[in-house]
Amino acid sequence: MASSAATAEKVAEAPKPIYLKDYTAPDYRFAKVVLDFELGEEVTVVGNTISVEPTFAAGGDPRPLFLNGDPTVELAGVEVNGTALDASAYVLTKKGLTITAPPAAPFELKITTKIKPQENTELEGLYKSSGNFCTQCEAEGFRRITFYQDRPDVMSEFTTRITADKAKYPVLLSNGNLVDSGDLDGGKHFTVWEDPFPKPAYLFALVAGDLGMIEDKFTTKSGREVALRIYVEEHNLDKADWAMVSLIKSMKWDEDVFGLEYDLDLFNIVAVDDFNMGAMENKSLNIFNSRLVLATPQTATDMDYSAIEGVVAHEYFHNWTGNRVTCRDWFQLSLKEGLTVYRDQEFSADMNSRGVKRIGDVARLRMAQFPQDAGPMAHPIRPESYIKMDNFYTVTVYEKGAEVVRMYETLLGKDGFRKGMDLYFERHDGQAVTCDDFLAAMADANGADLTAFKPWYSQAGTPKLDVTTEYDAAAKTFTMTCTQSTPTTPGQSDKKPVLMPIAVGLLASDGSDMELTLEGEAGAAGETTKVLRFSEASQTFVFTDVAEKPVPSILRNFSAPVRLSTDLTQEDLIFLMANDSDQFNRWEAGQTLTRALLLDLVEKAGKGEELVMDQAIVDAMRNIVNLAKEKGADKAFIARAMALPSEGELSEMVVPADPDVIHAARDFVVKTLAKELKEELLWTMRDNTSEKYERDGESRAARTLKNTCLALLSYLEDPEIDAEAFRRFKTADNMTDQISALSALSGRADCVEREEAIDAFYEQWKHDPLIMNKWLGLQAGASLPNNVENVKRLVDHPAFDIKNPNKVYSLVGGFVGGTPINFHAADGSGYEFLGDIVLKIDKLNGGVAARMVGGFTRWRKYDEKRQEMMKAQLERIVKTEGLSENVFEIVSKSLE
Ligand code: B3K
Ligand code: ZN
Repeated sequence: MASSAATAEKVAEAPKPIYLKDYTAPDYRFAKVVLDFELGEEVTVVGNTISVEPTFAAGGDPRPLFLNGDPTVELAGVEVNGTALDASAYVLTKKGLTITAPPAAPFELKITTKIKPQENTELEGLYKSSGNFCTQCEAEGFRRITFYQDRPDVMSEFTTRITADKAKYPVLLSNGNLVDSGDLDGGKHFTVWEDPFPKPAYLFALVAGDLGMIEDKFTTKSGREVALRIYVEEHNLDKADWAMVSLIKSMKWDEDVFGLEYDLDLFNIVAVDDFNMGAMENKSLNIFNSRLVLATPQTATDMDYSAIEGVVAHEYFHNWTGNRVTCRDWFQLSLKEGLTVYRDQEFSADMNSRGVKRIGDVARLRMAQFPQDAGPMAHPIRPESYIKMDNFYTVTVYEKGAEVVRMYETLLGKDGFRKGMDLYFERHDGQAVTCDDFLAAMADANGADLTAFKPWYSQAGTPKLDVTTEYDAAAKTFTMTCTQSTPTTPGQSDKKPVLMPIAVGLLASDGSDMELTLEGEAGAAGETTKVLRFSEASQTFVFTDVAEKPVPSILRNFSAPVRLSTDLTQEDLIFLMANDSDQFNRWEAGQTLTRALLLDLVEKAGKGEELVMDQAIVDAMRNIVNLAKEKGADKAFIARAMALPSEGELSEMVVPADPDVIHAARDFVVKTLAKELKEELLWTMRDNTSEKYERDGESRAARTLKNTCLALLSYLEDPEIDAEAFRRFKTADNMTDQISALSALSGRADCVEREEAIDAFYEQWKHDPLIMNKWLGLQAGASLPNNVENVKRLVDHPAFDIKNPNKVYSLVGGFVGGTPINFHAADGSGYEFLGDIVLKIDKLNGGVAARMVGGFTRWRKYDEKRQEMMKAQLERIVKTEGLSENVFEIVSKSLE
């Protein structure tokens, strides 16, 4: 008996993957759900009454009803049609509750559970943050509240009653409309909420707390007046205005661009300090990480403001792409996430500078998603299996997913894309659907054949696109030969060619765009960008009537998420940098140029050869900086163009990667540029320094440019520059400038002002947890020698809290992601630090630990010694008893 129990335990412990191919529709529908929460300090009791309807025809054998659950949930009662169920009629395991033979006709199931939100450190399900109750149910948190068919294709109408102490929790919120409320004996009160829109459990939310609120309203285009409320802690009430402005702009934009209106009379946002990710789109009750709500110019940077604008929009847009039309199963996550990221990117592009937004998005894709696609966690945007779904909220599903959606728009045109979206909603409103349904709507609405597009959903890995060109002066033709291939990824060796749009322009010698005619295609007159539909392994495209040898601008606006190589010369690139009408490709030309230089220097540094700067690149950079002098200059673009490819990006291209060598080469280039362009940089910095803080687009761009110059100048290690940075730090009237100045000093080991500035910042802001995240992150990412010791000290600092995800992401994430030379220190101290802290975090929060352990996944990329040390950490972690499924999945896949 004892031994078989032990075996059962072992089997339960080995996490099992779930496969897309095993999907089956549920046997039972949940028409209505009535939840009843009695919130308590010791225990919270949850009543859950479900109207259950079999989906299969009557007769035949009864089918079991499986309800997901969690070991932290205590089952206190099961009733069927008002009668308590005998213990022999159900089976309870760690994973859930099976009712073995439920009635064959519709019935009422009542489950009562007891939970302890105050002990919930995973921050999934119902938990407490700063003394308030809140929830996070996506992907599988609802099962930590009650037993339920916790899967997105089970959609029900929810009614939620909340009872709690009135003094402690004056605000009681859930999804939908408030239909009842009142006082009760014993200092308690209650509210009842009804959500008329059927939804999966992952969109359920509850908040109970002592919160302040700001309110505004929005009238939809068909005249519905919507109350908009943002709840924050009382002392933060002055910091929620930008989130409200962003919400109103999003609501208007979705009406204007997609014709989509809000569908209830109330929309709530609640900000909480302890939150695993950014925010959550629960129906009419979005819950946000407070860092994505709270902002004043003194406490938040321009980047924080953009992030708030983008994420408020993202969560709001989910109301249609995610909530009204949801996912059939979690493998389809990109259906809602890729699409909603695409929508928020477009919104931010319309609100700000479109080209600069695109450049930022692509830079992020390259820095984070390309590496994932090349490593052991590579997966298609529609994964085929998972152990822990939370591990698949990835840059691949989100950002590559958004690129895939963008390709429909590029292939079908803006109007064609809108037609596809309209048909998608017409067909699927109120349903839980698949990525295939989305593709079908796009194809059918446009009468297009998109079969060749399908591999984007099933193939992992970043396709390589190679383009060679030839000009025939006699025939006046310009021929482009394109070849594609997708590298092997874990479990996928046989890759098919995939349909990709390649947007191309041809530049004449005066820098203007030529009008294009493609052989075999009737072109629209005056077209200067052509979208090639490239779908074979290799294909040739011929432009006719090309009067002179052009310089081609290939993959404009980054029209497909691929690694591009071309036969463009350095001269061509410099020409494109100066002339391309496509802003993205103007930036890209500079990146290609500096990337090549850097890679060459990395090779030289690796061999111990002398490093020599290419004067052509210094001149090209000087031209870029000098653009700032021109009237109407796009300063945000100039700042972007001045940034060199990161050490992380370079390490993807060097085998094996030696972080010290890469650092040395890049440092050399940045220092040389700073030295050569010192006068221009100083002038530009000063010219863009304003008397007073303003938040309009032009002022923000000038601020970015000024701080980019300061960052470059700080590489000079010049006492005068340090003194200027310190002066700027002390006199800054806004967080963007203050943190930029601090950042310029924080990497400078031997500068006298460094410590003073760090301490002064702490004294000034120690009362504000969000600003403390910045303070931790900045120090964690500094390229100071032996910085791991500083980071270890900071773990014990009162500003750090291992239970708070933001703090962990800032300090641990900042160390791993920000400072390759320290994380990859040759003595292994960085690896040891990460291994130790991952195990500590994992005891509290597996999801957060899994994100941090990701620092080890690319271990095979490095030299042998580093490989061994990283692998040793992975092996130590995977052997640890009681490891979370989250960390187990990442670590075991990394070792495969
Ligand atoms: N849908 C949520 C993410 C949930 C993450 C679950 N681990 C936020 C978003 O993408 O909008
Ligand atoms: Zn989302």
